[in-house]
Amino acid sequence: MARDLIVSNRLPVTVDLDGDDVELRPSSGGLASALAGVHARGESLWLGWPGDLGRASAAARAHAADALHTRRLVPIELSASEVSRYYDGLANGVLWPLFHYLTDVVRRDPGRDWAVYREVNERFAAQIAATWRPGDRIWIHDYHLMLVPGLVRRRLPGAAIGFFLHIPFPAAEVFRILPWREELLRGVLGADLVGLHTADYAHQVRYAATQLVGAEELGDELTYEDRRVRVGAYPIGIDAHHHASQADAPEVIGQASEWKASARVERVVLGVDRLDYTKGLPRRLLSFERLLERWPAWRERVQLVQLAVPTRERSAEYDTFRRDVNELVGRINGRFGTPVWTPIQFMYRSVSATELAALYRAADVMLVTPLRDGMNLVAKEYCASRTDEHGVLVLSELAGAAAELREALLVNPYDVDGTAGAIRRALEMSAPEQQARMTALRGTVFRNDVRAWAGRFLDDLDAAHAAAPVIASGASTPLDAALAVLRAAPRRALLLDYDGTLVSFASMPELAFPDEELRALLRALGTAGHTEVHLVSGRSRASLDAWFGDLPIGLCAEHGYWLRPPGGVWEAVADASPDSLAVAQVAMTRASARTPGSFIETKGSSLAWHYRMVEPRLAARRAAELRQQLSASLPPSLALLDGAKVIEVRMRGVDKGGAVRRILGEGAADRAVLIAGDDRTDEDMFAAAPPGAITLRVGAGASGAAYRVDGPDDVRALLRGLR
Ligand code: ADQ
Repeated sequence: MARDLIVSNRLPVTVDLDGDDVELRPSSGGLASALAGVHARGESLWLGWPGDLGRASAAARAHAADALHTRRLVPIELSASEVSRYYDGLANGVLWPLFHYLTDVVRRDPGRDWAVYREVNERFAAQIAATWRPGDRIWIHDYHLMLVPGLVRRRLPGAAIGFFLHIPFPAAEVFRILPWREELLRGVLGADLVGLHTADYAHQVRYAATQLVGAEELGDELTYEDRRVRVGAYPIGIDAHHHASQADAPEVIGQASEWKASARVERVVLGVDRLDYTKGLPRRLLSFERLLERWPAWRERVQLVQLAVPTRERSAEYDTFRRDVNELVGRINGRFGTPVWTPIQFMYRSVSATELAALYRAADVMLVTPLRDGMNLVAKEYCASRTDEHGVLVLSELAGAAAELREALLVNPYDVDGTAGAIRRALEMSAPEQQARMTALRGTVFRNDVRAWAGRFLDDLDAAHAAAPVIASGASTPLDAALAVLRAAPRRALLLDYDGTLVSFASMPELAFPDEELRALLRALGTAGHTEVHLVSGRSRASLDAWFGDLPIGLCAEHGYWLRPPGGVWEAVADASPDSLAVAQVAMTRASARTPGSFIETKGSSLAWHYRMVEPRLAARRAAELRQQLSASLPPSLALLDGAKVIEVRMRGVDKGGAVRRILGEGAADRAVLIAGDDRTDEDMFAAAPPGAITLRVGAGASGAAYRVDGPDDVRALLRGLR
């Protein structure tokens, strides 16, 4: 039976050790509770860190393994130093502040943290691959594991992989500060579906991908390395019915009215947060102070109850932050407090679910004012708990929840005066207005509850995966056996693409010239007697002549339009009529003039407009325009070819497949053949390969080739082995 493999940094329970006994304590936080429902359905496994088992005895270990196994939890153990580098250092010390736009908190010198982050991500990927069975869906969560989708994709090219980010994805201009930005993006883009809380974050991911790793954007989809990746908004929900029924439990109602009475104020204002610097506590306290300053009539009539949940207590940043908050609370209470009234009631601890529900019930005004927050579930929990349809939510417009909860009083948390004004408005809001707003808010929270959220994500993952091109499963099998045959063959022919196959791409085509090592290698192979080498390229005849004309190898230029056998002379396969290119020339000249960084490459039988160096959004717009113009105006003898950051116009019917047939002719059967290439035009070669030929795709992407290597270095190593 196909299963869902849920993967998160922490398992939904943490193992607590007590001698040889173990206890499983539920992990707190939005992610754990959101996915509990998916896991409860019974067809899933959950992979993650079980907490520190470093000092566990053998007996405790066995107990823990049993207890986790019964709950279908697969532990991935981490050493203390791994936790300190991967989790505290890189994930929470760098990615967390940066993704929340708090660049000044980002650790200055993460040292080895990145290397360990990568190692731990590798370990997660290896465990996923070892657990996975055909048909299983993989759902990876959050910023701790951003490399995992890509690492799993390498191991399991055909798997359905989803990734969900629970925190904001920042603007590309902020994201690009990270030294490892490309690697992180490539990791995320290993998924079929990438989910975020808001359409804005999803847009930022797509934009960063076009800016930084050359992905192409079309609607909600990216094309990256010939794969399609859907990037969309899936705002997370809560178990709204559970919160509502909990709020109506008699002990909750009792506790709420007891607290309300003992507070001895007209209005209770509530804040509930992990004590994290992203949650905006200092400015919230200042706003409350401003309220008391500007509207003294509210003194002794209102109290702020702030519940702060301990979090990441090992970290120095959090320690300093906690002291600042304590000091601020003390100062404000000292300034305004009276013998009968404490303005701010500050509690630094966790509370039980019923106590939390009672606080939600008792609060006339709920302050959710983070400086940035992926979503913020507290805002939704408050609404779900207000079964009386009263109470006012003051919500930061910089929380993801603001995209959905439009009927809240939205504030800019950086604007202390504005937030103070909103608190006053909330305190004075009429009952009918409260009810109108709260009814609408509850409607949203109940409609998009956690079930709807998970269902929508997993349905879309199925769809995205079904639409993804099937990658030939043979493409990842080892090459060695095939190469042995090639090495032993009495005669062999090597048909090799050039750019992307023998050399890496350069920003300008002229810069991708062959190095001496490559020329020496091709010469050695070409003079070996029993080996024929052919370069099959889209380059102009002039370029190939200049770079390789003196070598004893075959050359094929302009995607098969020109052929030169080893030691022979150039011949064209068809009559080019340069006149017919005139219309393309006009359109491309116009596009070049308006698009900085683009240029035209003129070959004998074709024209190519290159845009590798153009700013991606502009490039996408201009390329679309040019494509449209050309397809409307080209004569039937010419065809339009969309390559890697290049639009090319060439003779119809001339392609690298034809070149393969011409080069090998009738004599294919008596030779061992290797065909290697890296892009769409090389797929024509693979399709035209004679039976028994070794077809080799260089790099990622869907391919009809039977084998795959990572890049030009691997191809060269392979060729050296044939010498
Ligand atoms: P968090 O930053 O942890 O989550 P949030 O969404 O508010 O923030 O979730 C906090 C959870 O902890 C809530 O379910 C709340 O009820 C619970 N909680 C708060 N105080 C508590 C207390 N004193 N005792 C017990 N429980 C308490 C990250 C992102 C968010 C995103 C979630 C889910 O930062 O933006 O909404 O993941 O995707």
